[in-house]
Amino acid sequence: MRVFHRHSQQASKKELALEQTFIMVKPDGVQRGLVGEVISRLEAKGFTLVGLKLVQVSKELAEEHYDVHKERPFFSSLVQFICSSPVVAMVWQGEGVVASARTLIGATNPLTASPGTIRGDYGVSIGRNLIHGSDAIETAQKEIGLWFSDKELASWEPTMTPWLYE
Ligand code: DAT
Ligand code: MG
Repeated sequence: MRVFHRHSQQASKKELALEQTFIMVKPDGVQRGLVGEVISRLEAKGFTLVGLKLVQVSKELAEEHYDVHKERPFFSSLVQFICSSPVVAMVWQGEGVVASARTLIGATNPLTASPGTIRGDYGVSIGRNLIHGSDAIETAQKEIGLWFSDKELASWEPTMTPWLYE
């Protein structure tokens, strides 16, 4: 089970529904030295890093990851791009992290993505939009299973949790 609920021992505390999402800094983000910036933004927001690795992506993995787009005209160039240089694959956890990470990432086309979002602040082209984030809880579960084994994911609770959640 990738999405789970943490039941607090104290009855006074609210129950947290901790989701997980798959985030990938694409080859352009790694080449441009933006890995730290992406991690900083997700950390500062209050999400928890539970998996992290640098991956030279195979064609098979890229095709599987973007399977939903296989009929689109940009599919082969997208797969080629994802395999062209290493990516940083991550799993982040927190309440509402799937939708919130998408908000922090911004619209697919960086030219129209809002300032303050990662794509809005750092990109100019849809084919070089720096970062991937799962678009729904079910997609996130599928993508996490595709990119990470159970052993590669840490189960931990940051000591600052009471300062992030009521
Ligand atoms: P997102 O990454 O915001 O979820 P998506 O799932 O629609 O966007 O597309 C996946 C990736 O494919 C996207 O990040 C960049 C690329 N892509 C999408 N639309 C494109 C287009 N019209 N031309 C070139 N690349 C495109
Ligand atoms: Mg998508």
